[in-house]
Amino acid sequence: MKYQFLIPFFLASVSLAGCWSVQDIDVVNPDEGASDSDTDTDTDTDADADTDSDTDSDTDTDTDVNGCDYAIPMDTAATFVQGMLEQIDDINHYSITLAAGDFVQIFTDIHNGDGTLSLLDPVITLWNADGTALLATADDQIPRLDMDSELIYHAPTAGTYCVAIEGWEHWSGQTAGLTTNWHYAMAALLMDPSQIGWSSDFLHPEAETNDTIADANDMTSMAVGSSNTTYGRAYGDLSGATDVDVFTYTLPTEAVATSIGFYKPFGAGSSGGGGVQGHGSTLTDGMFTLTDMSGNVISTLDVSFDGADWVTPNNPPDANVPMAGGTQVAVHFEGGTGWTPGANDFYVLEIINQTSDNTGEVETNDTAGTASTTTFAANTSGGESGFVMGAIDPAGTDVDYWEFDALAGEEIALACGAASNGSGLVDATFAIHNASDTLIQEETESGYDSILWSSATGASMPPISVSANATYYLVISAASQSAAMTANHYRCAIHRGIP
Ligand SMILES: [Ca+2]
Ligand SMILES: [Ca+2]
Ligand SMILES: [Ca+2]
Ligand SMILES: [Ca+2]
Repeated sequence: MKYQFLIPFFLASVSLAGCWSVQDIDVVNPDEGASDSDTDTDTDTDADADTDSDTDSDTDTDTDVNGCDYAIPMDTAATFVQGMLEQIDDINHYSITLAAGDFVQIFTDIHNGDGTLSLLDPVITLWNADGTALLATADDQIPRLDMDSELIYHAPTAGTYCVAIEGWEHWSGQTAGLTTNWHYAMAALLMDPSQIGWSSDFLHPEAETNDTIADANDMTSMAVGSSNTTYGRAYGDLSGATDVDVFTYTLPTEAVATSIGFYKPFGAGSSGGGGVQGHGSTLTDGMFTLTDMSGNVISTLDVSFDGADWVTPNNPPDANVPMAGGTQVAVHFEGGTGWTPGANDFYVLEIINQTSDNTGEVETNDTAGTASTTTFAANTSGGESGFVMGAIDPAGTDVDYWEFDALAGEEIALACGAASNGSGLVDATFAIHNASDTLIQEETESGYDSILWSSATGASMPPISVSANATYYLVISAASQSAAMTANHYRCAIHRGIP
């Protein structure tokens, strides 16, 4: 899948590779990509001359929708299997055995073992044992770092599951493309802190009862990344309509914000043609609430996982809340508005405590003449980007101006978020004014839809074309503050470059 994150996400590097053994098997499935259907019926009756007689009758029908009948066993201890997709419609199949309640992470490594990238863009699909029911689909990791795939699944029942790997071109419905002799490595690893390959600081499975702050699962120790950023994964499942799972953690003293994101748990995805990912959770709507240790609500996100609430279905909104280092907080996870309990309501939250952030505003900056300064630096697209953050305080009164210069021939792209960033600002409006403080273009945030002015697919508005070297202003305001939470921040990325 080809899309680009425009809002910086301060992800610490989570290194999973490097310490596991590699099983060097070039996999050839007997019926790669094949489909067969057979029906047989036989009836026989016999009567023996001696003392017994028996009659038996059997009818069986089996339809193979893929090669799961020929799947090659794969362990759940991160032993890589290696194989090759010889042609565009190739699919290879493996089987894993899971106990009821197991969380497993299945992931690919397309780096050819020597750090060089293979061209392969793999897609993982997970099926029941005989391949008749699609359970989950993963094209990418979230956030997307490269073309590797990563899938997290919670087994509702014990048994054998079938893992299929194919190229993105085939999965997305193309019949011609570049897939020839693409090598891959793939592994499965139980998401259990005691498994080699994980750190107990990173994995925080829930332990019931954890429905209140007093009974919360304490993420006492979190994994440490570069620059003292800390991070962890909180996960579990909802046992009934009233279950709430509460986790607590403390920001490191160096932190300036905490980030909480949904690891796309929705739906089964699609087995081809539709290009829809899903991790197989039946949780259609999820909500988390960030509070202080007295239960006062700082931020909340109530998200429908059908993709209606955000631009890119694979990229649900996340809360990214400025906060003082050393603060202890609680995250309460529960079903969101519209959810009714399903058969496998699991969730995964990714929590990161940031030690750096976008450039902060300097009040008073309510007019063009007092605008805060935007700092630009070269980006990887050959242009320049400036990242800003601030608070609209109080909403309805405060206005924030950010000043920047643009050059003739450039385009100005903009990516902003308030409510979609866990803020309680209602109807936050993001505008670009010219040097005369005249409005050129503006957009008001709606629900959790991203503000994205770009020529990219999924953009909410087009970028702004610059005809002469000039000063511009990014101007931010909001209609009101939600009574349900105190967070009142916004973040923006301004990108300038020659299109
Ligand atoms: Ca639970
Ligand atoms: Ca609970
Ligand atoms: Ca402000
Ligand atoms: Ca202001």
